[in-house]
Formats: sequence, structure tokens, C-alpha cells
Amino acid sequence: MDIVLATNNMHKFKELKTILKDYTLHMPEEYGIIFNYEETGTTFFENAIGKALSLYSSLENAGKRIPVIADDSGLVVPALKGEPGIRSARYGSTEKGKKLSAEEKIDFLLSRMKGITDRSAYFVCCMILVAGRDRFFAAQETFHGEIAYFRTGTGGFGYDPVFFIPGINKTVSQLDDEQKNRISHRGKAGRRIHVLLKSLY
Ligand code: ITT
Repeated sequence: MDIVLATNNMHKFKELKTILKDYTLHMPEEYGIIFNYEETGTTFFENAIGKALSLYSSLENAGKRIPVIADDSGLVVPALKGEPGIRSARYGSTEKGKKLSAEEKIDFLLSRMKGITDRSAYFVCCMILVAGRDRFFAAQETFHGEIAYFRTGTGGFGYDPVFFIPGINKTVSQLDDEQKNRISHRGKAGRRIHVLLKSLY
């Protein structure tokens, strides 16, 4: 069964392909859609539902009734009053006056964390499945860890090089995809949606 992902992030796409392994995932451009949703919500849920409904409508307008999944995710640092939060993808852009690369966002985060000893943090993933007009399902999950003082590892994406998991003494960047999916926010939310898909189709 085909599902279209309301994303431009190939890292998410790759992870979700493994998590939702019984389904055939597609990017919007495979249906001729340039997907460019401006995130204006104040919660992960609002942004996820916005992305999912926007792509579902675009597909419907193109004559296609296909289920859509959106993932809005980010890193929450309680000691920074919840930063970067829903602004994780755009973190630091206001302060630095340009969109930062993943590397620059990590540097910005580490500079904001200078002198802070409470390093606890968590990732959030809100995943929405739009199954039809006026029909949707949501799962939101978390993944707890700490912000490291420096980068370690080469895998993953985004903030993974500085997201340290005390239980296994590694950053997410030191895990392979399967290990990350087993414990991550996206893995947990995706497995809930997978069960739901099984019950629907
Ligand atoms: P789409 O909106 O196109 O899906 P995006 O990257 O803009 O892609 P979000 O708005 O959901 O996605 O922002 C999520 C950001 O949070 C992402 O760019 C990373 O910086 C960070 N992030 C989310 N999940 C992550 C993960 O598993 N590992 C590391 N960083 C992650």
C-alpha cells in the first residue's frame, strides 16, 4: 500500500521507510508536488496536522486519494525553557540572521548551554496519519537523554551527535539506524502508526 510523506527531510524518510516497513513510502515530488509548508503552529501537533492536511489536499486536488503521514519533531531542553522545541529546524536563525546548517545549529545549542549543568533533554515526534477527508490519527512520543559537551559519532542527523543516552553511554550518532529506531521518538511514534495502519487496511 502506498503512503506519501509530508516531508522534505530525506533522513526522516529513510528512518520511516524502515519503521513502516510493510508500506511503500513516497516523497511528494513523486506525485509532481513541490511540498513547502510554512510551519506557523505553536505545538508539534499543530505543525504536524498542518503539514499532513496540506499535502492531503494537494494530492486530492491532483485527483489522488492516498494516505499521508507527517512527522513534526524537535529537541526540547528544559534548562533552556524548552528551546529549540518547535523551532528545532530553524534554531538560531533569528539571532544569526540566516538559516543555520545542522553543524551551526549544534554550535549554537552548545553555546546556549555554556555554564548549564542540567543537561537533560528529550526529542519529541508528533506523527499524524491522514487516512481520508476529515479522518486522521495522531501519535506523539518522546526520547530522553542529555546534551553532551562535544560531538561524538558520525551517524544520524540534526542534533544526534550531541544527544547522549546515559543508559548505553553513547550519542545517537554512534548508533546504527536499527538501534536508533528501536529507542527513538520517531521509532516509537512510527510503530504506533504502523499498528494503526494494520487495523485500518
Ligand atoms: P520536514 O518539516 O520537511 O519534515 P524538517 O527537518 O524541517 O523536515 P521539522 O520541522 O520536524 O522537520 O524539524 C525537526 C528538526 O528537529 C530537524 O530538522 C532536526 O534538527 C531536529 N530533529 C528531529 N528529529 C531528530 C532526530 O531524530 N535526530 C536529530 N535531530 C532531530
